[in-house]
Amino acid sequence: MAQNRNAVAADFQVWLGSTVWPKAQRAGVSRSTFETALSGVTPKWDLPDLVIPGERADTTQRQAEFRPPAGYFAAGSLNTNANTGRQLMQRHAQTLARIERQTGVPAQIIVAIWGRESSFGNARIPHNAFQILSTKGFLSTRASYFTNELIAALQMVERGYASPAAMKSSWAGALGQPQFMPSNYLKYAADGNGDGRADIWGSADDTLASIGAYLRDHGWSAGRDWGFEVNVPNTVSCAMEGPHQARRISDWAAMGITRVNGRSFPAAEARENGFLLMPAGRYGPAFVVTSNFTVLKAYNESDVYALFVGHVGDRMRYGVGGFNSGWSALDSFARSDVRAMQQKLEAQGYDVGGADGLIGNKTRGAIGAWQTRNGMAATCYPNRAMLAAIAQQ
Ligand SMILES: [Ca+2]
Repeated sequence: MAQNRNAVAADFQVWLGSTVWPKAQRAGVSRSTFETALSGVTPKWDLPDLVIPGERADTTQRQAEFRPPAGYFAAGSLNTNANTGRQLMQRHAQTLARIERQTGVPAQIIVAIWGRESSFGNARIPHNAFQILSTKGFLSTRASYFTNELIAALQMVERGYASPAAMKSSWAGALGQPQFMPSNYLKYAADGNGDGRADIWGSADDTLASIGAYLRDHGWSAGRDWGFEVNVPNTVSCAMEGPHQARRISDWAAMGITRVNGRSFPAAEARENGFLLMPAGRYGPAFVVTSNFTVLKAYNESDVYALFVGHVGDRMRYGVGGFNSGWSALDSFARSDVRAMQQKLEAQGYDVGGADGLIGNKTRGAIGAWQTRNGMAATCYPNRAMLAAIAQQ
């Protein structure tokens, strides 16, 4: 293996010179910037999901699990995030008020994302972005994506935004406290403290302004909430969830859906569209969410991520307690087993939103419809017995 890796490392150096340098040059990067950032950089072999020529592929991805939402919402983590975030909202109140005026994004949403991405700047972000991005550009399953991000990182240095040594990233190549990929830094990084630079590693103000700019430019609607925890009566099927079944929030209310805190939906929200979200089907809390929930998913394409941010934000801002309904402990599944179930459901004509091994809203809706057709009460979340039954059909 050592011999093979020496050969791959030599090919890596050739690739930097023959593929990356011409692309960088066309993107306006000087030779001296290229060499400063990449001289001495070697592949980082221990990254996940590498495809190393001459070696067996890493099977981690294929064995990946789909875990139920409960683990994402551990009470301790929610409390810690809400308490720390509340203090930081006070410490940065002036900056956050200015950002809210400029972007329309409320302080608690920005601070909740900061907490999720980097524990409010306390997470260790130890890697050299150039080593991560070049390794993944040469050896990962998404090579062209990471090569383009490597070019964007070089442009950041070329334009004087950061020195190569300062450009610390996660193992996935995401930079600094807001965890921006380099192309997102070029589009959205903002100066929150007025020193003329967007320092997303060292400056909390710049981090907060950058998160606000990102959400504004992805369509955040000023004045709208992200969503509301609700009670869904049994007369409304859990199979009605998902953005493709959005309707006016007043229509949901007319169907008997109520907020868990007993208050009515704000009049301005009632006139607008919302959609039903039940990440654990009937086994966890339910929500009516707005277009701003979809904007949060632009930061991280995951319902539970967006829900974490919205919920923790509410706790910081309004002091609300935990979810009204608890998250039941549910079975975890190998993604390959979920995919097999999805393919069976597709063969029966159900729309699962693509057989991707994830239990997203269309898959949950398809499960609810399958349960109803097979004479069961719809729960919209699978268990092992159901997977076995569907496999038999
Ligand atoms: Ca700054």
